[in-house]
Amino acid sequence: MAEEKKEKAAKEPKLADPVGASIDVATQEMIAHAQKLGIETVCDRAVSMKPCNIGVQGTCCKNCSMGPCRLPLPKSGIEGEDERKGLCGATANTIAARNFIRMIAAGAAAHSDHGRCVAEVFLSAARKETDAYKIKDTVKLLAVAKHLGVATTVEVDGEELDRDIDEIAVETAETALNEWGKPEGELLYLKRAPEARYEIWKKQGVLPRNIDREIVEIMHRTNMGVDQDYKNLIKQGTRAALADGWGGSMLATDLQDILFGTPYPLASEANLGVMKEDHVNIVIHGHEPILSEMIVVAAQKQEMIDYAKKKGAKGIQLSGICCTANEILQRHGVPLCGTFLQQELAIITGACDAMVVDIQCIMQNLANVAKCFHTKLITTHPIAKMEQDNVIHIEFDEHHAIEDAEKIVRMAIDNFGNRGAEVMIPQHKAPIVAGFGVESIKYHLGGTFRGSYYTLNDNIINGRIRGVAGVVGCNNARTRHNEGHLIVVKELIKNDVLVLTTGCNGIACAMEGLLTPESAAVYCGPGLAEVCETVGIPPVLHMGSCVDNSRILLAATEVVKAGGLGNDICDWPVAGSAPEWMSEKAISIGQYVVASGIYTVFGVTLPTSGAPVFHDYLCKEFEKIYGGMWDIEPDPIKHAQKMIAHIDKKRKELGIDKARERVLMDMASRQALDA
Ligand code: BF8
Repeated sequence: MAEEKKEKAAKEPKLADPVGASIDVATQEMIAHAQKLGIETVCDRAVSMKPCNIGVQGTCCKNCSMGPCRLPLPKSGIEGEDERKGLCGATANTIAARNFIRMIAAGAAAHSDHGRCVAEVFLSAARKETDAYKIKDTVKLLAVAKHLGVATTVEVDGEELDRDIDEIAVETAETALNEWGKPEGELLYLKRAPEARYEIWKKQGVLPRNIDREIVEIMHRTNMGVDQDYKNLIKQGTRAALADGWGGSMLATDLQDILFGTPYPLASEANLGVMKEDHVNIVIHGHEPILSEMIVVAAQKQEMIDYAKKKGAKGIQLSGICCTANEILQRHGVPLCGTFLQQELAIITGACDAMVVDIQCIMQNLANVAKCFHTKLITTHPIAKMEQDNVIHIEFDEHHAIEDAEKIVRMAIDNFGNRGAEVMIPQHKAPIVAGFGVESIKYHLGGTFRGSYYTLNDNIINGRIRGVAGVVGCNNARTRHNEGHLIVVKELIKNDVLVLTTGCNGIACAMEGLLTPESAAVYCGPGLAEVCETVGIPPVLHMGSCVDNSRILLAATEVVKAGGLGNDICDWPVAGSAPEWMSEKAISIGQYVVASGIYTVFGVTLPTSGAPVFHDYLCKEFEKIYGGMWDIEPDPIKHAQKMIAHIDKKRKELGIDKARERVLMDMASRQALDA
């Protein structure tokens, strides 16, 4: 009997507790539903597979075949000299720094390669080699051209005239593409940072030369027997990360805006409940908007809608997962289906007729889940295929963009009739307002003609807004889905900190209803609530996808330029956060944000804890060099409080802490003062 029990226990897979796995009710319902159907999800695997403790600490070196050399930190810590070393003698600091900057290289490569694809399509559009893509935002084109040193006027007979817009577009595209591999010089966008910031980078020797080179150099330096000084290693990590934030990512954002339109606030909805049982559901997932833009066009065509109706559906419902979702939301209002951790669940609804994926954050388990349903899982990018045989690969080509998109939409429509009996779409969704960018914030605060960040600065100076926080990043199955995101953000806005969000944090906030102007009255401190009500903005501004963290860098720069809050990004009350990070891209983002002068707190873990000296270098010494530093805090309330403490420190340094004290007066003290 005992043996039988033992055997049964050994065979039964461990399952996640749905409520313990996610804070979101729709997600809880779907995890439970999946378990009822016997379908395993990432949440179940997270309870049956423990992470490697040495990897978590960042001290496993597998950069040559003498290893892997594993250098765990003794439980009792290290007293005296740290004598741990790998076979070659590499110290824990060297190993952790190598691993850390390899993560930066991977993250920077992902963002920047995405940017490169956009730049190539942009060049095609500028040269009019494709009908599908056209320059949509010429105002932004002219602004970007100037940043890239492309002339926007010509002199004719001593008179300065506007240059032909097509010519500007082609030269802008060529100049942008050159940033990936130019043989000399430095990245052109670095000069968009405040001058003081640029000078710090210059003094530290971290000005990126071109985007690709900095990534390649990381792979060289971390190869066996090359760079063995953690300070020198992280210097290169900084250079590659800056090439991401102020290079590849920023170019991706700019060129996407020119091609597809600069986002302005629009209304939509978020969570799995946006899927419609009586519609053909196409879920777009990944990161590059090149294809998804075309799917939006194709799905809106009357002939496609008619075709869907002919097949018995009431229409076509598009929705998005991950950053593709953020991209098509901010420009078209396409609803958000879910965050990274909800991708399997969208298929498990049984109502997903096609899931179309491109690159990044796509779980291979999607194919296993899709096998249990009628869902067509379609990969579209040559660099991102799946080995399972039920996956269909339709390689997307910008020269036949609309045809490819139509083929995919038609395939989804044809699949509508193949659904099984069991469809379960959780009935939870929230209204949202998204699509904020550097330009739209300016407009919101100052109007078309007086657009400026001065109003924001003014409210920071007078203390209604205590400070600004960029809260971004992933979900991580090792921590309760969305809990960290939402506690951190709610604690910040409760304390009058305006939040700028991107990536999966943006989706988490959307699902919770924090992206509406009305949420200000419910969640915010009195100062922030008053500003949101006056201006008509949500307390959490959705600024797009993860490459759009470049928008946060530029917004932070605009604040400096508007005046009254110091000369550099590190001077004013701003902080960064990624409460549930998991992707290497987040490490690259963290590094460029810190090197841009912003104190940044990560949740979950930081893969440096096994190398205390290197860890302290990032989390203490960095502030002396860059004015910003890393921090790690898994507890979300403490996490937010650390950010607020930093914001208050900056207020004090600027001498605006007294103004804040006035705003914090309660009603009784106010009345006493009036009397
Ligand atoms: O780039 S936040 S899980 S979706 S990596 Fe991925 Fe992380 Fe989500 Fe977008 Ni960003």
